[in-house]
Amino acid sequence: MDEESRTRSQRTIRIGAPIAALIGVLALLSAVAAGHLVAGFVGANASPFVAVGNTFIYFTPNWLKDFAVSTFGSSDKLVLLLSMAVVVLIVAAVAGLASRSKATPGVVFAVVLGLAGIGAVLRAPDLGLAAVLAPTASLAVGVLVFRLLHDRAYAAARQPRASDADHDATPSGDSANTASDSANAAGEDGEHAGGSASAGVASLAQIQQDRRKFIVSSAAVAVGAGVLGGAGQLIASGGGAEASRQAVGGFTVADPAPAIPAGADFAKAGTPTFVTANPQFYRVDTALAVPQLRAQDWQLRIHGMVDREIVLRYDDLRRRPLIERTITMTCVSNPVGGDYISTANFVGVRLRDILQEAGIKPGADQIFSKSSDGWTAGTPVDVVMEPDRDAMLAIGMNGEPLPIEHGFPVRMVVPGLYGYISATKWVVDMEITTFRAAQCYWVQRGWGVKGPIKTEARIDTPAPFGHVTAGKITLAGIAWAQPKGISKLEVRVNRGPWVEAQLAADVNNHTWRMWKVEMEMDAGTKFVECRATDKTGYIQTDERVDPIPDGATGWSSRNFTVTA
Ligand SMILES: Nc1nc2c(c(=O)[nH]1)N[C@H]1C(S)=C(S)[C@@H](COP(=O)(O)O)O[C@H]1N2
Ligand SMILES: [Mo]
Repeated sequence: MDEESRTRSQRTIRIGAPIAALIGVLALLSAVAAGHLVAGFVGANASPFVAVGNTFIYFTPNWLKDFAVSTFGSSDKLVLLLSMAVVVLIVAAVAGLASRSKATPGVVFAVVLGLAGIGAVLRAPDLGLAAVLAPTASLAVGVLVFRLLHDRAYAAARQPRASDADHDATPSGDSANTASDSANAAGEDGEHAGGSASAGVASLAQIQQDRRKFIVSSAAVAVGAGVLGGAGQLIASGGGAEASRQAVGGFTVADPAPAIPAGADFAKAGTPTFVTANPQFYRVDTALAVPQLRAQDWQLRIHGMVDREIVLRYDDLRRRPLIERTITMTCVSNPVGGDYISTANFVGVRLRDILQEAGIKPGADQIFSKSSDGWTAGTPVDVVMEPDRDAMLAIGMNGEPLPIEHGFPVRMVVPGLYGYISATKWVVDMEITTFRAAQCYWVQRGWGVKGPIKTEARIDTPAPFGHVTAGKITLAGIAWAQPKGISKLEVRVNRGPWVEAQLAADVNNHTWRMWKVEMEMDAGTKFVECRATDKTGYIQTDERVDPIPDGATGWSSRNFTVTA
């Protein structure tokens, strides 16, 4: 060993790089877990990781959101959480590595992360001041755990005295092998100084004991983080929302939906089933932690430009005459050919009746609804007040209380409008106002103020770039134009003449309509397109338009190969 490195290692103790990185990661995990546990009591969205994720979503520019949705579809939230996890784990490891001799960089990192969590919680629209306890717990635990593990690793990284080091070369005790293994892990290889009377040395026995202490505390931190985080998860989801949902029981529907006629779908030919089962129903929302509301706590305040304020509770709602309607919901973000469209039998109360009781003042044109997590939608008053629209406050979906991710206990459903301006889930507030006075969540982000659903169609079969044998080939799919209804669907192959498809039984103008057509085809590559005509006589435009600002247009098309 040369003179220079010897004096350096005598002056400074450095924790081994892998151990330093591990300390950063363990401190991070324990901080996140502690915050998650406290969030179990003060609100799931207060969990620092969730709060930062939600803040990220809130500030996500449209291009990034479009990219995420088109690339990852409904896994976009999972991808966001995973990317955040990867980034923050790397930063934690780097902070650990920067703290090999001094704890300061790691402590600073823990404080900065904690402050970011506090900021995110303060921004969250649905969280009270108590929610700050969650990221504060993260900050405190992050700093404490980092310091603790750092102290232990630091002690364990001291060099054995020269005499002991020699001794170490010929292990004799039964635990000697394990001890020297962990010595390699905790100490810095290749920097064993031979010096004796410096601060960086201790007796071998002392060092071995420090190493054991470090290993035990690291393991305890890892296990503890798992237990705290898991407990937080349990408490947050055991807030009683699912239990409350189970306890709701059946509904007495005064005005049930007509039975779906046989032949309303062409599922055997490759279309979706007419009614979408709840677990398959598309889901779009900004909520990283799904709001967990209990029916017994729920209330909806209707206020603003009304003659009488109304406060509705769940039992008030379900005791009213309930209607059931088969409705196809559509997302404005649905690209041509996309699958953000589903159909369900919704049970609820006609919103028009409730608003008539409240008495809408002249001049009010917007129903500004808000969810428990602060998301907002602005719905045209005139649409909701149309007698045949059957816009509703829905409490049931396909014979069950609303699933939690679809808005339990109560959501809005307005046939014929895209969800982003009408379908508020977990709805808790409704202000009657004007479009001039307030802008809802997506309108603030550049989307259209009014969101009528556009006449569109989709090819479902044959599969894109699939291979089919020559002969009679079935094309099938869906078309929709809520609230107008579909009157015709045509397809054409390789830009040939339009051929009319067979339409399935018509259920109502607020739902999709399935189509299929059998065509004789010989071998070759095929390019098929379809276009719908709605009941006003309007033929769907072929102009390709992006979802933003008010819904995609264009013909759904598909390439496939017919083999002889
Ligand atoms: N609270 C809340 N409600 C919401 C949203 C949301 O982000 N938060 N997204 C809306 C959008 S864009 C659509 S398309 C529908 C989707 O409803 P679903 O998830 O039940 O299919 O919900 C609407 N309601
Ligand atoms: Mo949407």
